[in-house]
Amino acid sequence: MRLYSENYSPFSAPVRIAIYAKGLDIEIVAPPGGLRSAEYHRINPLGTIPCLMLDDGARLPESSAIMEYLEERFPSPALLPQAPEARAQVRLLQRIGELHITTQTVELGRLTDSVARDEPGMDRLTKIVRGLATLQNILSGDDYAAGHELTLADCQLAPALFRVPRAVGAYMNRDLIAAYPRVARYVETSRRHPAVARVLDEMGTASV
Ligand SMILES: N[C@@H](CCC(=O)N[C@@H](CS)C(=O)NCC(=O)O)C(=O)O
Repeated sequence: MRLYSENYSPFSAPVRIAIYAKGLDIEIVAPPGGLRSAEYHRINPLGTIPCLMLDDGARLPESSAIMEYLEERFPSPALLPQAPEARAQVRLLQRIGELHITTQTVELGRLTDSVARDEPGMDRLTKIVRGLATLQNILSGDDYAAGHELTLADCQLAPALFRVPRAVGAYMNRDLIAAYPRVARYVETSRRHPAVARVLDEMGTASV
């Protein structure tokens, strides 16, 4: 199997954490010709990363679909708990990371300076603040988002939160994460996991 990914990509980072945590033998490559190239669009017509090419040549884009597939195909070590309620909590944390943090920081980065200070930018910031406030209430308080073990929630949340200071720094002169102590602690404890640390390092050294 082969994963198309870039180090900077906050949507690809969760998939790479899952791959590293499970110790999977999956080749990780940049999109040939670049993300916007015709060559890559022939591989993935959505034109997005991440995209997993399966052994039979089938293409699986969309980070959450890829992570669900990897979890089902390679269930050990598990990144989802057993009980339905605990699984629902992991998926809720994943969704908050994807929709309320990552998507908003990416969109904020796309806005020009003037627009960002206007309504579209404020709307993104509001969503991030609501996401952080929700995390403050529902993070486990243990080292990982849903308890003592790494789950798919951490795969999503650690890279999502990693991007927040830089994304909001241009528009807000305060440490937003520090305003949410449980979130701030989680940022520190989650990166003790080697798979998380590895991917955050990759993101930190990426040029884009
Ligand atoms: N919902 C998609 C989003 C993927 C996404 O937007 N990735 C960005 C890079 S971080 C991308 O490929 N952008 C290319 C484009 O939008 O043209 C997922 O979760 O995989």
